[in-house]
Amino acid sequence: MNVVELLGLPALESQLALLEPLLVESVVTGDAFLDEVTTHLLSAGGKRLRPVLALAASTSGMREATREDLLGAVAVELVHLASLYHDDVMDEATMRRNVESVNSRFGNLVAIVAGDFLLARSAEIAAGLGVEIAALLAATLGELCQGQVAEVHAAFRMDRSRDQYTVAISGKTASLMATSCRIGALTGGLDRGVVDAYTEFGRCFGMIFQVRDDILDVVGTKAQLGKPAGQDLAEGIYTLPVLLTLDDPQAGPALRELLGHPLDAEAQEQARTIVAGSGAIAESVQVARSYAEQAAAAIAAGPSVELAEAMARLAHTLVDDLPSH
Ligand code: GRG
Repeated sequence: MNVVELLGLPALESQLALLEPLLVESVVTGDAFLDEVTTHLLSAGGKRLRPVLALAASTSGMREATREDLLGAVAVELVHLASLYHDDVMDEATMRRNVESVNSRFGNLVAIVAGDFLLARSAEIAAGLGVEIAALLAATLGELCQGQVAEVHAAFRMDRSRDQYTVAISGKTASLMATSCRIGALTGGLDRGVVDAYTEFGRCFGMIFQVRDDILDVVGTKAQLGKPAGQDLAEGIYTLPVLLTLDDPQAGPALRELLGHPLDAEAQEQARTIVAGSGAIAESVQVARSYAEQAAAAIAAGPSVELAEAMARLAHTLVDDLPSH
């Protein structure tokens, strides 16, 4: 999915072209090995979603970005990148952004410390943008960790509540998207009311993004996911569609029989089929749609009609191209 193309905001593409060298510059030290590790995933690409949110919020995608706008965008991408380095160690992942993961290529120890290094660089840049942004990014880092710990703690628990799920994804995914929008609104010098409205947009956008990811883990194709579907199920991460199916009087009991411990490939496919065949996918799509409506309402409070329309369209597209079963 090319977010920049979908948004169609005139200045975003050239802003992102300016962002790339700044991102590299922000992590390079001159130590050949460390530089290889810290630029490994940067060079592999990624959607640059968080910088896009920050730059869209600061400039509405309509004017040139200032150095402050760009540095805000660098700071949020570095936090995201660091979280990927650490997440892949935790998941023992072998691939990320279509290349070998950092932990697989350089080992866990290097991946963890290089992730810390990326966080340090992000903190340094944020400090240069002022106390409010530095404190905001530090608080968000705490939320990411809280969300991730909550998810690990809930692994294999069929009594995980929907509220617990919502709190965990709000921390691990939505918080950084909310902060990306907020930092953009702050570097863009927008009014306080708009800063809050754009933050709320980012939070709702992040919720759509994660619920969508969780739906696709059940019904996505291998091409869409870059891995076979049902991975979260096998690893004990029981997401919204799974929790809704467990509560379903028809499909719930059969799923309950299978879950609660790691699954082999056959059981993974059986569990996935039960969730995919229940009403939980349509219900989860509805949840994502209601976040898209909230997102559109929040962004409409800002000064730019063009930005509001483009962002609302993107939020709805993320929901509308989901299979609803
Ligand atoms: C060290 C910052 C830090 C955090 C420690 C590991 C951890 C706590 C949190 C993990 C948070 C995490 C990986 C959440 C998932 C977020 C997510 C939706 C990732 C995928 O984002 P995309 O699709 O990725 O935007 P690209 O590669 O396109 O940038």
